[in-house]
Amino acid sequence: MMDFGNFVQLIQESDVITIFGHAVPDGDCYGCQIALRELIRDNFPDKKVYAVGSGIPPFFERLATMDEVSNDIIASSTAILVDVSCLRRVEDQRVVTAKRWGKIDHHQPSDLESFDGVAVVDSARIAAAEIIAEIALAYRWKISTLAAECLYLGMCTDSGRFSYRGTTARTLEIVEILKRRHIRVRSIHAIAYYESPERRKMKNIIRRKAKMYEGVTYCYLPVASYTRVGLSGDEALRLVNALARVNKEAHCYGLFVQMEGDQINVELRSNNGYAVHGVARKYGGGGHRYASGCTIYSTQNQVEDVVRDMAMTGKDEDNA
Ligand SMILES: [Mn+2]
Repeated sequence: MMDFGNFVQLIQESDVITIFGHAVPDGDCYGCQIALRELIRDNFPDKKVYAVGSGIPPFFERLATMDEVSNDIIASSTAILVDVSCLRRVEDQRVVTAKRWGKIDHHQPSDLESFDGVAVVDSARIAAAEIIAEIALAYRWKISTLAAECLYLGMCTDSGRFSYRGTTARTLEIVEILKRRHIRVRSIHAIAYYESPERRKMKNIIRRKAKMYEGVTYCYLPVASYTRVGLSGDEALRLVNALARVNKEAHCYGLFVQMEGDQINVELRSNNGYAVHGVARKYGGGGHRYASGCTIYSTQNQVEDVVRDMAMTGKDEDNA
């Protein structure tokens, strides 16, 4: 079991706490921000605590909204990063003005990204929400239904509904404990996995445009291909898993989305043990061993350069 003592001490020593997540928040990021806010509210009632960032608006009515926070509050606060490895990757860059920092994360540690603060990092965990649940359980915090539902959201979405590598017996034990807090999962799934007509159309386009190269499935989306459907580049990028079963011989897959100018945002995945993380790192990105992202610039690197590196990625031995 990890030692959470320094982290809990950081909370105890802080009167004002702001909670930040990464850009383009996903279920784990948003779930962690709201869950940690509720846990601190319920267990440290004298603290002022805020969740900062755009969150996931379709969940605001079912779970909770984010907070509007002034520059002064952030500057007077301890900032806690959840589901994000360093200040540079935080969505709201006012995070740099905080008095001090803490973080709870499960991304691959990377030497490019130093962090000056109290860090709780375990890249063996399927979700950052799982680490927050461990802290709450270790310290016997009160876990409200809302906090439990937000932790569940993070664990469910980051684990591909408890199917990806990294989902452990402990993951499922924690879900069982959360279930005893009267969480209702069906309405959470309905929001998390809602397929709008736009998303469905985009997934079909991604599959149709998919190409193969030496065991790599990949697809490049120019700006017009998603604006025509009515999605943003970030929304299109989240549909990377549409490529998962395009070709059953493929060992990894990547979605390349042209953003403004020469910028191309990239999401890389492997469902059978090829560590795409190294490829993302090479281009200045990062993430998880089998799910990573990076940004390339067509003036410097081409889609084909990344695809070639993916094709050369070896299979992990323990993933027969
Ligand atoms: Mn995560």
